[in-house]
Amino acid sequence: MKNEKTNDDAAKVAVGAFKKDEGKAPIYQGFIQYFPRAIEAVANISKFGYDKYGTWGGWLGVDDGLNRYMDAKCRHMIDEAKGERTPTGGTYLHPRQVLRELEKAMPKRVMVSTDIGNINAVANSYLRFDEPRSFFAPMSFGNCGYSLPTMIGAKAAAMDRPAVAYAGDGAWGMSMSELMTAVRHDIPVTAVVFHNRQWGAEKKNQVDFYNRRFVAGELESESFAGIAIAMGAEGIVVDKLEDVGPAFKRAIDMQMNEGKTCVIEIMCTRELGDPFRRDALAKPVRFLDKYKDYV
Ligand SMILES: Cc1ncc(C[n+]2csc(CCOP(=O)(O)OP(=O)(O)O)c2C)c(N)n1
Ligand SMILES: [Mg+2]
Repeated sequence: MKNEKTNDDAAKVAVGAFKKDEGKAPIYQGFIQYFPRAIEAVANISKFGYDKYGTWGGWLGVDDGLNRYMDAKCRHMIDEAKGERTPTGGTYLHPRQVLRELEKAMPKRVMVSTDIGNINAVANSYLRFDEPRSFFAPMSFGNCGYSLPTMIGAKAAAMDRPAVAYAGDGAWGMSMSELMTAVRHDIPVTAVVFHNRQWGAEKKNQVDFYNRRFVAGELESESFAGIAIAMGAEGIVVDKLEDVGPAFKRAIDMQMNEGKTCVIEIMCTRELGDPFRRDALAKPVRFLDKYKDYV
């Protein structure tokens, strides 16, 4: 394919240019590590077409460029999901495909907050905004449970704008009691919970730094949509890719036109994406003498 060749060539030139600077400063090492993968991902998006990358073949190509999911290390989590059915009889969905469907269904003037976790770290790449004061994230404060309370506050300050909180199932467990605050005080928000049955970010650390010795990473939980309903909110379980967009749009409609808080519980595979920080548990490099004992 003509395009493909052009993209490959562009990638080689760009990577070559960055390689010339290798070793000049530690920051360049990071560029050298990440830049070729970013270029490769862009080349794959062009190859499959932006719209088509939501489909399996395109997504897999982009994903491979970005994340190396196809490393033997993470591959088994995708395979494992193939034969599995959710408690509601559907299938577990690939997180990146879900994020893409949400991105496509995002309403105008939306405000979104992302929590801390593996899927949420990836989610930051699937959000685009047209105006300032739209994106809320804990950044290096790094606190799980950030997203829902933040969005309740943002909504209280801007009732005319749709407010959306993204959270993993673990982080959601730390914060979901605030649903009652939203219901009690009539501050409607929409929450998207990525139910992947694990503390994924912790498992990613165990993949990257502990040779896949998995300890205390699994999570068995009841239905988060059911818990939301018990708290006086609405709840929808999504276990089919084609239902992601319509369910999300319905929840936004409930928020904006009926004053209702709704939780969209999305059943996701256990596959892992890029961590928020790839060096999270790496031995630190100390440049100043006074810190040299702290390694
Ligand atoms: C209050 C708090 N406790 C613990 C952590 C450590 N931590 C960071 S990410 C994470 C796992 C989050 O799991 P989940 O919300 O299910 O998202 P996933 O990684 O599965 O997408 C944990 C426990 C933290 N950042 N904040
Ligand atoms: Mg999780």
